[in-house]
Amino acid sequence: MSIVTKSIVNADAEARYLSPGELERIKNFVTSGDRRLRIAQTLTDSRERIVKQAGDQLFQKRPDVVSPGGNAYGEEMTATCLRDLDYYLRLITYGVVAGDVTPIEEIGVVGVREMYKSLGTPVDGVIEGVRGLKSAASSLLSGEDAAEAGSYFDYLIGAMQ
Ligand SMILES: CCC1=C(C)/C(=C/C2=NC(=C\c3[nH]c(/C=C4\NC(=O)[C@H](C)[C@H]4CC)c(C)c3CCC(=O)O)/C(CCC(=O)O)=C2C)NC1=O
Repeated sequence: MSIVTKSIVNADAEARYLSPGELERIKNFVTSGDRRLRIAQTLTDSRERIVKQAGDQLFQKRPDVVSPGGNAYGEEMTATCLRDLDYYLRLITYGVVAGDVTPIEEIGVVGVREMYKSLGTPVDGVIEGVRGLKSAASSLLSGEDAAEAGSYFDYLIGAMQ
């Protein structure tokens, strides 16, 4: 739910006008809109490159995951691993557009540790992959935009730990 919808639902539940704090948060959301959309557009346009760079970085740091016995060993499993990174980059773009980490949390964080455990996928490897996404994405963004996007990657990294 966006901050606008959320604020309206909360206010209406108490049959009141939006509070000054709620209006201020909505104002911040609206005024940061151009920047957030620009970031999401860049990440979307460059998704293949970002995911590839993140994968290269991950497999360099963690050769074990793509070695025999590793969870991402073999062409198909490596492709599935990169697909997961692409999923996470997509969720980041949702968060950036919404100006809110809730979509990232609901789609990609809740229950994910248990899921990866059952698949034998090392979560720390996935986190390393998300770090790679962050650095690849940051290199394509201006300093200010990279900082804004970085907060969503940092949320995800923290939440998966
Ligand atoms: C959008 C929300 C969402 C997420 C997050 C998601 C993840 C997800 N990753 C999976 C598998 C997988 N995920 C990986 C990923 C990796 N292995 C490693 O060693 C690396 C560290 C890492 C890549 C960074 C691999 C290799 C598999 C296949 C495991 C297997 O089939 O044994 C699976 C099992 C089913 C499938 O293969 O599609 C799911 C559900 N699915 C979703 O819908």
